[in-house]
Amino acid sequence: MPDAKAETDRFMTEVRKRNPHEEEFHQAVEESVRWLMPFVLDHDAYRKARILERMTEPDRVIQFRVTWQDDDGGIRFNRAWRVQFNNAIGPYKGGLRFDESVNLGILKFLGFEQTLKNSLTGLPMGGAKGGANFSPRGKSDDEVMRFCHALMLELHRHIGEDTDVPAGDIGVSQREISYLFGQYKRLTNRFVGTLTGKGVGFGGSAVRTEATGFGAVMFLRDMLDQHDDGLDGKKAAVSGSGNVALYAIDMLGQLGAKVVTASDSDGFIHDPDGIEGEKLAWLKELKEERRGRIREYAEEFDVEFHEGRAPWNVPVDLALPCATQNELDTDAAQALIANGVCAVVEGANMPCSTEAIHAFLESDVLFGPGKAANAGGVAVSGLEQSQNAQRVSWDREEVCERLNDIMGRVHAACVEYGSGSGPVNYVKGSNIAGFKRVADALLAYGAV
Ligand code: NDP
Ligand code: 2IT
Repeated sequence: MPDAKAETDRFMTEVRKRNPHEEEFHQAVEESVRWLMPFVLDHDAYRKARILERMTEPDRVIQFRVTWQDDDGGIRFNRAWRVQFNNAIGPYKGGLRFDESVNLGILKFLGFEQTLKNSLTGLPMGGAKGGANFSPRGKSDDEVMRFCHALMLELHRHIGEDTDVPAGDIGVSQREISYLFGQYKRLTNRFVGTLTGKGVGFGGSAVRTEATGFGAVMFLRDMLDQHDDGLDGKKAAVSGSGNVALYAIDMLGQLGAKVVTASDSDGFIHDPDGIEGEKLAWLKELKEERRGRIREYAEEFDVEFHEGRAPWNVPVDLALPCATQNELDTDAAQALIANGVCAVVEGANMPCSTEAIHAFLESDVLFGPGKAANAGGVAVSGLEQSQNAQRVSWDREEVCERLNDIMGRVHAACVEYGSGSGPVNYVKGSNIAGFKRVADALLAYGAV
């Protein structure tokens, strides 16, 4: 059998050549291929059909200009994309990101991750991602509305309830989804589930807002349980204070852990007494309603604010990076390990650098990769699609139960493919389990 390491290097040389200057895409692919290659080399059918090569090449990329008018009547334009990565096991599905940093390489990394993540949920969803180099931060409501309407003027041609179903991601919350859905409905004259994350009063699912953060903590609970440990009494560091972070903090508290940090791109706050109860309610209001800054929490509750820094030097048992890619590097990983961290779970997509992940694995720190741990968001999006298709809406209890079951199955799939000597290798397990379902569909289809 060929050497897996040499084959991975050869494979990555080709990926880099085909996709120059797309560093995040290279990183995401390499971190998967490194675990997938031995499995592929072991299965001749996958090799012969060049499944891995096909799964790292998007089906289709759509790029377009979005022209809109600011409040002063000035003309502005941004660049937007939809990367329809792979629809082998279901319609394309994945979020839209609005942030200045968005570029094609970042959306390809996210689309690739999404394909494996969606497969892991067991639901019929392909992988996609989209967005624009536009940030809602500092824009008025009217400007955000005009931007969303202008973007949908083009995007609506490429999406549909059985084709491609976008949702939120960084910078795209229920406000943006509502503007996008309103325009989609107007343009097509159809009320269907082409977007998820809608308001519960107009086709949205209960618990979609909470789903990613809640799901990540359910996954963490199952990881600890698998290794005869539990959440009760543990101290946690969370980064970010957006959709994923807020509900991860919420569920950690519900399950008996104490969260002592939260952050945004300005820095982090350290609250040794825990972000819970009234303080958490205040933080949600700050971030979800007033769109304020994290430093205001420090002023309100008289705790420390560390400007321009991430929270990874605070001694904790658990770390949940929930902000953005590559926010936790080797130095941060070493600091966490030195302070005795026992589990790290990625609420965000690829928040840990490759080196940081390897440091955790080498130190036997339980590590939950994003494509498994943060699958709860897209899973409830899948449930929203099902409810829309049947014209029903399930209550909170029903959706929560289904989310819990799905996260349990994602965890079990990781254990199935990631067990060996020592702690479960969730990176290996999630990649192989996610890959297999898509790969088997592609094999069945022949040369598509
Ligand atoms: P939000 O826009 O709601 O929140 C993002 C948070 O991260 C904010 O606190 C933001 O701070 C912070 N942040 C963003 N960029 C940076 C940066 N460069 N440095 C430091 N902090 C930063 O996004 P979400 O919570 O929805 O998404 C967070 C992560 O989770 C992303 O990686 C996303 O892809 C992933 N994810 C999201 C899912 C969802 O359902 N929403 C599902 C699965 C994964 P600031 O306000 O200062 O920008
Ligand atoms: O990264 C992700 O999984 C998301 N942003 C959610 C995608 C979705 O379709 O709900």
